[in-house]
Amino acid sequence: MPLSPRPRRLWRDVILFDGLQQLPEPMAVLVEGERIAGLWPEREFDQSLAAGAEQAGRGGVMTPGLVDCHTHLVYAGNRADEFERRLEGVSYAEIAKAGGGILSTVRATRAASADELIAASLPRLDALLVDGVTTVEIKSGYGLTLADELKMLRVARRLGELRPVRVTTTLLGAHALPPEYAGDADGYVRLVCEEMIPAAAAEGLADAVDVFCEGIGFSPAQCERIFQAAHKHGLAIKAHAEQLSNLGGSALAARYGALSADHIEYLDEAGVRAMAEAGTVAVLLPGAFHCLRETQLPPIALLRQYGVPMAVASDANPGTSPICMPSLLANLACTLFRLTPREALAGMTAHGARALGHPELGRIAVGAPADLCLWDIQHPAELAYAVQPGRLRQRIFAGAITHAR
Ligand code: DI6
Ligand code: FE
Repeated sequence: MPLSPRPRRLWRDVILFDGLQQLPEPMAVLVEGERIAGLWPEREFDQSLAAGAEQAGRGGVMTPGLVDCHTHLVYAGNRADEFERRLEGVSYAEIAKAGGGILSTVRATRAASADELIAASLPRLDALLVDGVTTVEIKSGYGLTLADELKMLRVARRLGELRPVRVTTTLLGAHALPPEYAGDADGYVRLVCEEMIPAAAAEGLADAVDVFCEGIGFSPAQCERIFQAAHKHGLAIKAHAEQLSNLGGSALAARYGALSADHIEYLDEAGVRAMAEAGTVAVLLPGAFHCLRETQLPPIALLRQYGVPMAVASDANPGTSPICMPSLLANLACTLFRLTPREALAGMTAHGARALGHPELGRIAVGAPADLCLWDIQHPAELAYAVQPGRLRQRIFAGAITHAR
C-alpha cells in the first residue's frame, strides 16, 4: 500500500530561538510529519526547497515548545489555609512538622479516585499548555503507599493521553514520611526500594526516581539506598536537594549520575563541581523561592563558572509553588535569580529537556521533533520580560498545530 504523503508545513520569516540562542537572522522553518525537516535563513529561502508545503505562519518569534521539567501537578485539595498561616509568620518546616504541609495533600490525594485526580489536575495541565508547554514532567509523592503512588503515576500517564503533550513521570515515594511509618523512616525507605521502585519499573509507570533530601525529608544515606534501587531497576535519578539546608544531596545524586539536582539554594562549590563533572543539570525553581519568601539564592555565578546547565521549572505544587504559568516563572528566574532572559528561556527549553534525559527535545534543529511555539512578540526576551498571557499564536505539537487563534 502506498504511504500517504506526510503533511508539510512551512513557517516564514520567524525570529528563531533554537533552545540555546537567538539565530542572527529571520528564518524559514519546514516541518514534515512530526519532525523539523528544514531550516533556512529567510533571505536564502526558495519555494523549491519546500515544494507542496502549506504555509502555516509568517512572522513572530518561534521557540521550541516549553519543557516544564519539575512539577507535582497531580494532587487533590489545596493549601490556601497554609498560605495564610505562612503569611502570619509560621514557617513551611513548622507546618510540616505539625502534620500539615505535604502530609495534608497526602490525605486528600489518598482519598481521591484516579478519575477525581484527573479532573483536579487537567485545569493545571491546561494552564501550562496555553502558555506553551509541550513536555511536562509529573512526580508522584502525595500517595506514599504502594497503591497510591502507582495511582498517581497512572494518572500522570493518562494525562499525557488526554492532551497533546509529552509527559514524563517520576516516582517520588521519598517525598515525606507517611504517618503510619512515624519513627521508622528506614522501614519506609525499604518500602520505596523493595516495593514501589520495582512495581513502578515493572509496569513502566516511572521514567525516573526522585527524593527529598532534607532535614524534614530523607537523609543522604537513605537517599543513597533509593538511588541504588533506582539503578538496579534501570530508572533515572533526580533529587530535591539543598532547598532548605546543605546536606550534600546534590553531590550524592551527581555521583549516581543524576539527570538533575533541583532547588539547590544552599548548594556549595563542591556540589557545583560534582554536578559539572557528572553532567547533572541544575533545576532552578523560582516559584518555590518566591512563595516561601526565601532569601538564600542558588549559586548562579558558580553554576555559570563551572558550566552547569541551568533549567527553570514551575515546581507546580499545592504548597510551595501553586503556579502553573511558565512565562511568569521565566520572569521570576530573571528578577529573583538574575538569570538573563536568554538563560531563562534556555532553561525552559534545551536545558529543561536535558534534565529529563531527552536532549532531542527543547531544540529547533533539523530532525528534532516538531514541538514549537509561535509567539506574537518582537524578541525572545519579551517572554521573560512581560507577564502577559495570550501571546502564544500557535502551539505546535509533534508537527500538528494544537492551539491557534
Ligand atoms: N520541595 C518542594 O518544593 C515541594 N516538594 C519538595 O520536596 C513541595 C511540596 C509540597 O509542599 O506539597
Ligand atoms: Fe518539587
